Amino acid sequence: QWTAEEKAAIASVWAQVDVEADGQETLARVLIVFPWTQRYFSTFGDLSSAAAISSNPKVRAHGQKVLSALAGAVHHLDNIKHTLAKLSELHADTLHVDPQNFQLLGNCLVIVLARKLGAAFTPEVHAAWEKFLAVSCAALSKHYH
Ligand code: ZNH
Repeated sequence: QWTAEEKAAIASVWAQVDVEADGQETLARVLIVFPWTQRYFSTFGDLSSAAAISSNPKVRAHGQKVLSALAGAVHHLDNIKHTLAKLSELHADTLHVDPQNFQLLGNCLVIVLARKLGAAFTPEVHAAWEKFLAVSCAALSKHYH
């Protein structure tokens, strides 16, 4: 279901992603912009201000973990559902994360990428990336009943 252009766009953006720095910024934005998401991270220590969130080492480590997991989807575009199946189970059955949060994270990632890539984040690249995130969010939401 991917065109050659979409595949190329997703790969070229991913080649410029720094999973640690961009993961940190993405997760920090989720926690700052949508503060109710903080409730899932009660073990992460101080999340009391934007500055605290942005310098929190657990936020950084977890952002990296999340983007590294997305890398699996990037590298298996034709099999995203299967690639993210175990994580879907974990978020549904164990972590009880409301699947709407996956979209919030996707939106923040798009903002991080757009800011980082500037003019290179063309509408076509943006479209391919939105599609990739929609498919990934759907895969992560698969195991919720
Ligand atoms: Zn999540 C965890 C991925 C989103 C919440 N995650 C996790 C992990 C991973 C992930 C890989 C690890 C696992 C293990 O350890 O085994 N996520 C992910 C992805 C995404 C996500 C890929 C998208 C895209 N999450 C999310 C959100 C939220 C979450 C949005 C909320 C808001 N997670 C979570 C939690 C956890 C996780 C809470 C656990 C943490 C700890 O404990 O450390």
